[in-house]
Amino acid sequence: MTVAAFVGLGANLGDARATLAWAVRQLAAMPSTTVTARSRFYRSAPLEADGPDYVNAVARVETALTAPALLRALQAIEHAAGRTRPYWHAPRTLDLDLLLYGRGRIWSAELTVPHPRMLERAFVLAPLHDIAPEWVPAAALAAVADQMCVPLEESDDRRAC
Ligand code: A4P
Ligand code: MG
Repeated sequence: MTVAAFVGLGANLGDARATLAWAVRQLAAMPSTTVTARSRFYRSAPLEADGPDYVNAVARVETALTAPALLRALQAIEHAAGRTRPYWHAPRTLDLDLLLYGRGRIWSAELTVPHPRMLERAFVLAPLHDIAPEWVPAAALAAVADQMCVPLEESDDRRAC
């Protein structure tokens, strides 16, 4: 049995767009997992964080991994991208968040799903709306309209992949 899960991707250090394109390929290489959709890439202003603007995106995966196994696989990809954690919300080469795991609700020490802050963030809601508008309440999207988050040019996007 497989589950549809959504992964939020973010980066604001190094060549963020190239790293996100690489990360999507790594998602596709995870065991028992297929990438079934990818949003456009967005440029977004850091929210409750410092450093350069972010590049953000969301991918949909179909996976037979359990949610904890999926989180571990995401963290291994972050590690391979050189992710370090010098302080809270520090600029990062790659952040992969598990936004949704089917209709699952999880509260454990390592994992909370749905991601607790996803509805407050344009950098999650705008790309999620590209590929799964049914998961994005119109009121939530309207409430984050003041957060800077703009799609990157499609042509540039294709070059990055
Ligand atoms: N964790 C619990 N639930 C999850 C989940 N659903 N997905 C735990 C992923 N991880 C989850 O994460 C800290 C711990 O959260 C992990 O050990 C994991 O077990 P982390 O990746 O080490 O640190 P983080 O990402 O800085 O923490 P956090 O609290 O998840 O941050 P957020 O909420 O992801 O915010 N502004 C823009 N424009 N774009 C961004 O991408 N990102 C952040 C980080 C802030 N501002 C941003 C962006
Ligand atoms: Mg994270």
